[in-house]
Amino acid sequence: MNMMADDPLAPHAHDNNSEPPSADPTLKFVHPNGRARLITLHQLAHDYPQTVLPAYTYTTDHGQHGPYRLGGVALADLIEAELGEESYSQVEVISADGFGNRVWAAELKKPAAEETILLCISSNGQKLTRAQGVVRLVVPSETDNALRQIKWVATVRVVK
Ligand SMILES: Nc1nc2c(c(=O)[nH]1)N[C@H]1C(S)=C(S)[C@@H](COP(=O)(O)O)O[C@H]1N2
Ligand SMILES: [Mo]
Repeated sequence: MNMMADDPLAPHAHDNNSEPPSADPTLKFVHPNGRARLITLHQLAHDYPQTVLPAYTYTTDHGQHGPYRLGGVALADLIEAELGEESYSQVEVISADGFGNRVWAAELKKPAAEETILLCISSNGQKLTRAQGVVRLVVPSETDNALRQIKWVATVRVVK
């Protein structure tokens, strides 16, 4: 049986919601022990190490996008800041509109710099607008119509 077929967080049909589901970009971070904490956009920009992807490009049915200079917090750095050395297997990154993505721990372990999985908050030196998705997950290795770019990330749930 193909487990992925039933996984609502596996890449699915190419559809695109353009309306932010809510105005508030605050993230809920859920630790494997079940405890949750809220992380504001200001905290994300100031309390965690910042990462830059200098020339990110991607392709969709609508054409080529970029290069963009993206800034934000590497998902691996956020998790390390919250969990320390505690191990985990996967991370569920879920939007307030129900779109989501599962990121495997192996994908977060020492990728090439240009493949760093980012919680993006700025592009070309400008803060992302809420309509652009702040906070927006970017998975540079993904080449399937931006289906692993999650706009309006609301929940980051780390799974043991
Ligand atoms: N939360 C959320 N993120 C999403 C989507 C969505 O519908 N909801 N659509 C995806 C798809 S299919 C695409 S092509 C891009 C489009 O991003 P854009 O609207 O900034 O161009 O967002 C991706 N991320
Ligand atoms: Mo897409």
